[in-house]
Amino acid sequence: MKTQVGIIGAGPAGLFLSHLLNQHGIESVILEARSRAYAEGRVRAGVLEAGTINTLNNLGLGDRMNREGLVDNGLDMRFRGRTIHLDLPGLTGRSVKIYGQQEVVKDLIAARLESGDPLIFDAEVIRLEGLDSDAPRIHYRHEGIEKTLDCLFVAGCDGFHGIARAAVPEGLIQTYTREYDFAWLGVLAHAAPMADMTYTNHDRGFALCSRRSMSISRLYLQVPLSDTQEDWSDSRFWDELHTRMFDGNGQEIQEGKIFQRDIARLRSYIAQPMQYGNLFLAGDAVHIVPPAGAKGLNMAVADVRVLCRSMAAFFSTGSRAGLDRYSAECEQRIWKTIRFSVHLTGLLHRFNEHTPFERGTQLAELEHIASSESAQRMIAEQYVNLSDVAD
Ligand code: RFL
Ligand code: PHB
Repeated sequence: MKTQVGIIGAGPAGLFLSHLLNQHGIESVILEARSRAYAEGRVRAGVLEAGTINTLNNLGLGDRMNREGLVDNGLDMRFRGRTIHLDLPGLTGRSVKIYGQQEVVKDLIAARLESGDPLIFDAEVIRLEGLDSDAPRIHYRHEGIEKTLDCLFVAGCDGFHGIARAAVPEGLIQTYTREYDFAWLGVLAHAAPMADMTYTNHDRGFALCSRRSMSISRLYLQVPLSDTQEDWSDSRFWDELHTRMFDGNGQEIQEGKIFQRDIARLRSYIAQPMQYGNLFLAGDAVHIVPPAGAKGLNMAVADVRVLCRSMAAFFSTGSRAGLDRYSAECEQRIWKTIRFSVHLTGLLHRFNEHTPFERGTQLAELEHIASSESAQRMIAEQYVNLSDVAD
């Protein structure tokens, strides 16, 4: 098989890239290691920035998001039993949208399959060859048979544990990492959500109340890395959430049947440069942020918008200039997004290594934000827009 762009991974990065390339008449093949059901069932992000919303709309694929997505105008932060309300449109003129990543993925997959363009599930890429030549080859396994895909460019959109980043020869890529020694236990529950997205910093740890619809809540608790799902019965989860949210009489947060759970560890990570020869890396394959800023999906979309623009310029003019600038064009935006996510994580979580002194300064920062509109605006403007790029 032969194509112009071989895309590894049908997560948000790979799927958005395929549709963007298609708009420019550029052919691609997507190879996805997992099944369609698995790719569509993975519960992850929920907050879409304007850049992501506009991209989906410009592709003509935003109908369901516009019907079912929820506009989010408020971001609340609680501490010491008080609530800081960030009025996002009032502070920034913008808001964000809540629409589950798996819904975005379902919409992108359905449109791709309908167009008849190749998206092959259960096709695990096992080896990459000739990345520094003008004829790279992707080796993958499908239905028990080893096959190859020849292409001009390879897009490594295969997430943090993918194969593409590892295919870059040692020493040519620099990585920067910060690991956290806690995780997020996330659940979906059939329960009416709180009116606003609410983050809390409690002595017992961080918690977050988000939503997926007017009857489905998406809820998170900071938990030790050693915890498993079995450690958290439904009643223990709800009790802890009420406590951390300062919901003293248990009336504010609606309980309901928990129907999905996951535990995700937190890390910050960036690999640079995002290119090696004709391999281009995008999304979680090259950067991870802790989820407190709700940025991972939005960053992935911003990356592939830049990548598509560079590839489109190559196919129309033959110039590699845009392709060679791809990484440099993305890096500052990514570092700014990492900084914001790390800052919010530091502001809102309990750290084992914190002394009472550091806990004091953390709470003092929350006091400052509560009393300063400029401090609120600084957070709000990064929350609503760090991932917009020129198309
Ligand atoms: P993905 O989604 O991991 O997709 C990569 C795909 O590549 C496939 N793959 C392979 N395919 C073929 N051959 C191989 N050898 C392969 N190896 C891997 C995988 O099967 C997979 O399908 O990466 P992508 O596309 O870069 O997308 C990134 C986002 O998924 C991620 O950044 C976000 O989910 C992060 N995130 C959030 N982002 C937001 O913008 N807003 C949020 O509100 C938000 N909340 C979150 C989050 C991530 C979370 N977790 C689970 C870490 C909340 C949580 C709890
Ligand atoms: C979510 O709705 O899943 C969500 C919201 C805000 C975050 C992370 C995840 O910071």
